[in-house]
Amino acid sequence: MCGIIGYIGPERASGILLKGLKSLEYRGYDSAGMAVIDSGRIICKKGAGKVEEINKKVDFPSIEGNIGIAHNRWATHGKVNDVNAHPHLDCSGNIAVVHNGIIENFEELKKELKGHSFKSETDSEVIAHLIEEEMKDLPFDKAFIKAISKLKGSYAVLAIEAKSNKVMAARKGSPLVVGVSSDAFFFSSDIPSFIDWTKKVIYLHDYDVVEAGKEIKIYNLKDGFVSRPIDSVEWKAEQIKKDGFEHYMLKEIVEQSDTIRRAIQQKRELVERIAKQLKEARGVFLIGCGSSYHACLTGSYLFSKVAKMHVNPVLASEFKNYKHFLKKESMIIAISQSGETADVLEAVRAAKEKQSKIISIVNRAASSLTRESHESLLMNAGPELSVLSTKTYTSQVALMAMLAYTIAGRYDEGMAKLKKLYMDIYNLTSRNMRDRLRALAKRLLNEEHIYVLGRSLQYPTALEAALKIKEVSYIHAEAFAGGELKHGPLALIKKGSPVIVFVSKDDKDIIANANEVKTRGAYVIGVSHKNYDIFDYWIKTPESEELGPILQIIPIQILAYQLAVLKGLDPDRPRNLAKSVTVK
Ligand code: F1P
Repeated sequence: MCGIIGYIGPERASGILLKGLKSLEYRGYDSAGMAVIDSGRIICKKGAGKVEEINKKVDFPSIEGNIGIAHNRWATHGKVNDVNAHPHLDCSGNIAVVHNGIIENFEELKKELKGHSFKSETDSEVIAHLIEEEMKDLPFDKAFIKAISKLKGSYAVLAIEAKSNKVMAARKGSPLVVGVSSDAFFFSSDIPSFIDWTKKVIYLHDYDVVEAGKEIKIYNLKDGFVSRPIDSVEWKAEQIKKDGFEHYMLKEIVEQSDTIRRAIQQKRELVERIAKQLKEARGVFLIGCGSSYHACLTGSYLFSKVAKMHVNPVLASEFKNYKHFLKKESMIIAISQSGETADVLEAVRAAKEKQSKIISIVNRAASSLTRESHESLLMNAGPELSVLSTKTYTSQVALMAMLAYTIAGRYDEGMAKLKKLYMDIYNLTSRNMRDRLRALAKRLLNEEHIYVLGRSLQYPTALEAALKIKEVSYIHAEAFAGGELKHGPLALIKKGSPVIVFVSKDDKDIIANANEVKTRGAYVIGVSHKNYDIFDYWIKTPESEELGPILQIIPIQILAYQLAVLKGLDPDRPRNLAKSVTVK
């Protein structure tokens, strides 16, 4: 949901900001722009479209100057056009602002700013005018703090002013980190955008306001001046490159043999402590959005089957309907790759109000969610830059399995099984498998609908498979629990309808469902350890019971990827979507 980046240092800002814009493009790719201070003037260039297209028109690197800010937009207020693209300027053109988040009171603020002329339909533009208004009496830094303290909603904001050699920054509810090198400061929604320059970072807290010139000062709107530690990031610059793969999505799918091993490298003591708390809890809720919710759903089957324990999987956006069940003894497991998903954070805060215990499963170590949680299990999957979750989804399911086995007192057995997945995933992502699935993708390319069936643990896998296909290839894909087929969906099946069927070991019921669709003319694609006569196409996956969901989703991730590529789509940046959904 929008990416912002800022730089102040000895180098030409535009080159650094352009690189940053490209690396943050996964957060939003409707529009982009940058503003740089050049000899006491603000030079601002922006437009609608992808960064590279806009760059061809405006030539970002031609801008001189060492202090600048930039923005990738994922539209929330106002349509996608050149005017609504950030940065936004005040009336004088001396103040430039970029913003990620939502200013909930922008309409009231706009009304109070009499005499100001607004050019865009965005909520963000109001910040530039608020600073301008405050600068009637105050210097830029103080005016910025005063303006920020009037904002309601969520924000990560960067601002520059033509005559002030500094970058001002603030965050509440939206991510913002500061990169610190020996002679420069970087600001960004996400670390990869400056990792080539520095691995030293300051994680800002909500209500922090930063003034960066030659030095940095951090002021918290609630606590006054504060000092925040400088941490070192473990990610290597190479992890953020495509490693010879055409797209991040494929690279991240192939990485899964490794990421699954990294996910389960947890301190046994921590896993056992969480398992004990889960056993003792009165009411456990698993919450997440999108793929992370599918991991919750898979988790609920694993907890039931392996640990014989009931848990409630709930979409984070629906969680408020359940909060009256919460008590001090309740436990929440919040699953989120980014740890910044607005609905997940809201659900967690509601649970904290009831003093429930929060455990999170997160990929981003320094996220808002880890800060809000009592304990966290980190996925350790490394940066996931394709908008679609692939490696983080399987890591989430692996962690759910690990907890379920631990609760059942079968930690060693569970770990042994999880460790063995490495080789199976390696084979499932081999070039040979990718080529075979490309051939299948060619067969499915012009389909309008693809249906997916699964039962038990394979039902959430079916939901996840349908999500992967639709979000990246734009083919309508819909999943059903096998048992629901005759309650309606069977009416959709006609001659040639492609139906993907996930089959677990010895599940005769799902084979009966496959027969039902086959009888009505469906083209049946079986994902199974064994080939059944009714399959028109067989995707062979290793025999695995509880851990089948981790293995069986992988070929469909590849199939979805191949469909997108064959259709000429960018699998890393599906239309209308963004990697981290920081607005509700
Ligand atoms: C949840 C999610 C992802 C999806 C996309 C949008 O994110 O729905 O599953 O792939 O990136 O957001 P998160 O809470 O797991 O970060």
